[in-house]
Amino acid sequence: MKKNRRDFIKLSALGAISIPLKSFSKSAFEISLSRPNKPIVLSTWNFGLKANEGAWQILKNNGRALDAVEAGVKIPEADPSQRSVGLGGRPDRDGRVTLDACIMDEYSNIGSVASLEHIAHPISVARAVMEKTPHVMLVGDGALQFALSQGFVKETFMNEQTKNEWKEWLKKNDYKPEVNIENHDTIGMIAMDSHGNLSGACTTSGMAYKMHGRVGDSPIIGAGLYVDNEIGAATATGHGEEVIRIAGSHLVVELMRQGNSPKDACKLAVERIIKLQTIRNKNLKDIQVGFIALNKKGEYGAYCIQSGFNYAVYDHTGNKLVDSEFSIT
Ligand code: SD4
Repeated sequence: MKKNRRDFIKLSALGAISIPLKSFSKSAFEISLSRPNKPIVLSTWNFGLKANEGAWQILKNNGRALDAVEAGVKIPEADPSQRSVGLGGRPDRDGRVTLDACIMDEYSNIGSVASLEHIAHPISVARAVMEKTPHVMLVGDGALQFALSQGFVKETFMNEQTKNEWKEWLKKNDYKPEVNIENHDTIGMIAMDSHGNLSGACTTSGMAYKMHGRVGDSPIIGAGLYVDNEIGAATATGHGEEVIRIAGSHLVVELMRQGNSPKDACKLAVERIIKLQTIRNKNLKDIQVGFIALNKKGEYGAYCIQSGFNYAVYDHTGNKLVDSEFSIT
């Protein structure tokens, strides 16, 4: 059957025709750009590259974004060489590794755990909270008790290196959160699957040598992570206290709802933190916060306070690391 130009454009717009880039006429190319870039997955920091690989295995087979983000962040959670997430996480000042995580799907189902000890995959416990309890958040002993009841097993945390570093820290006992720790930190991951649905996950051991019981932004829906399947998704890394102060990820999504691009929404949220830091007479150099965001068109962006934050993006063009724009050097 011979197709005329109008049929061609109509079918291209519906995604029924795939044609090599070179053969696009101008109008067909413009139509193709207006289609969502999906599937796509973004995650914070350079360890996001490996995490994205895990997520992509699910996304490329038309799997659900929720499954992709859980599988993706489990990769750094299971890696003992990652010192800010899961098994390799640094302890609090009492020598206890306490983990925070949350997850959110396209139906606004949410699940979260905070101050969870001994379990290697807090993100999966958060998902179990979401799917198997009438609640949205479990903390401390209650979270552990629930995890064990669901068949999660206790793991050994705190290897020799971690113990020695902690003992060294105890000598000075000086709590000073570091900015851009080893170029990785919390992993926050947001994804859109081939059906156009969004989900996100966020998991961390939190600030090293924090007070026992301290909870950051990462397990708090609206702070460390937010997903609105009509608008977009956002997640945060850095100093959780500052992210919570502005309900950061929710703010980024709301700014996208108002028409801002993902990058501009992240920038406006960062600028709000900067303003509050100034009002409160605090030194901006002492903190770092980075946001990444994705909208329903598959457009994405990031912004952070100071240089050094990067994020990984995997879409049909491949997996790459992108340096975030920032406010101060
Ligand atoms: C927290 N946002 O616990 C997390 C961890 C992090 O720099 O990203 N630290 O505040």
